[in-house]
Amino acid sequence: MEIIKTNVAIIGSGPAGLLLGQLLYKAGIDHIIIEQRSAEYVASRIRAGILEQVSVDLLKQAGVVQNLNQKGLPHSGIEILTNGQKHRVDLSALTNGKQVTVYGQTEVTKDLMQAREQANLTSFYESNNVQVFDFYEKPKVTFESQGKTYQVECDFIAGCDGYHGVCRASIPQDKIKTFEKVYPFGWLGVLADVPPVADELIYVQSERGFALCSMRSETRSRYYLQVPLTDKVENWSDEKFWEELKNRLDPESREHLVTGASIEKSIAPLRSFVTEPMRFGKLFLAGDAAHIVPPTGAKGLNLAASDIAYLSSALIEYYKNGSEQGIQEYSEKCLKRVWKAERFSWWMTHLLHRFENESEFDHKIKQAELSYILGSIAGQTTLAENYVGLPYEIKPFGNFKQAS
Ligand code: RFL
Ligand code: PHB
Repeated sequence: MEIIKTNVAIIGSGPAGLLLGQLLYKAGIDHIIIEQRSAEYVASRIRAGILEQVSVDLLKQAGVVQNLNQKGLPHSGIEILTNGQKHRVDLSALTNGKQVTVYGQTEVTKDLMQAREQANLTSFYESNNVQVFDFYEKPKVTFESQGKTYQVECDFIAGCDGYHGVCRASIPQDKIKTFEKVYPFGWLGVLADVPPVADELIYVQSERGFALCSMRSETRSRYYLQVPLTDKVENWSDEKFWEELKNRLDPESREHLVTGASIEKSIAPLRSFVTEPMRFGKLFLAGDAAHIVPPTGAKGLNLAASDIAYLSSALIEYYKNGSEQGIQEYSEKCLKRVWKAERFSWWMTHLLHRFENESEFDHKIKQAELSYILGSIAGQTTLAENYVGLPYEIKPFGNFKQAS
């Protein structure tokens, strides 16, 4: 067995793990990343598309914004289509000039992987049988890679291994509490090299169910349809997808919609999930390993980024001046922001999707709520300030002051 000694062992090479690695590297803190999939698999996973300003700022702090600056599309508004009519929510006007950036998670991942390669940092891809031990005292990680067995001895373990990872599963039952809500539908997503139907995202509430018109660039579109959980992706031909999307759109958008062959098609279930706490001795959970939101509020990747802002800050503070304050406060600070994003994502999902067993009364109330939100500056402001991301302050070398 080969022994590796390092300060921080990061499990998982998704956006959370990669971003943490890059921020630790910038601060001169030794770490390694252990990932179960291949680098190619990780780099090609199609997921999120919207970055909050604070996530962009963090990528800036990590020194990986060259491509983002060139290819990211700043958006200052979104459209909500209900009752066959589009309503624009002017995010910037309602939030003192804030905006979001359309830039695919795939690109964020590739940029971070490239920066890692250039800096010659250690990542073990295709690692099997990853296990974490002794995290209340002297943390250890064991794994197998390319026919060798490794034992990592470290100060801290960062569990950035997503919803199905090993870190959360390794925590003793009496130390952890989880909160969960599963939704009775999924999102069927299609990626296609066709120009987007509109300049801004369109969130569609229709009698046939929710739809979302998003994009990755001026020539690549990302569309989603609410579908029953029992649907199989094989039963959704491209033709059927485009036809159903058209059925949920308004006449103008229907006319502008450019269709084409899909380059990716998948169904994702929707879930709200939170783990409390997010630190277990010297093991931290971050990103999807700790919490899941339904994608309606575009918050998952951004929450992973804000966890990493707090975690990197806490670790840097610890290694630079020996303070454990950030470590002690990590869980509480993250969870405060997490629950607000959970609430927003749940609310957006509830408001915009069609629930099968919803009574006529509940449906009418929902229509009235949406009508109120879109017809009121106060209502729109509530939506806009959550959508662009709730604020938190980043000071040099961490130390965050959370805005209440
Ligand atoms: P990830 O990306 O799941 O990465 C975890 C990594 O850990 C690895 N792993 C292991 N490694 C070692 N040992 C083990 N035992 C391991 N088990 C797992 C995995 O292979 C993987 O590489 O988690 P991370 O880094 O926390 O990032 C979270 C985001 O990926 C996620 O929240 C977002 O994609 C959610 N999301 C969205 N978020 C947004 O902020 N804006 C959006 O617009 C948005 N749209 C979406 C989304 C998620 C979607 N799906 C697929 C659920 C749209 C969709 C359809
Ligand atoms: C996406 O482009 O994948 C996307 C955008 C906004 C969301 C969810 C997903 O709310």
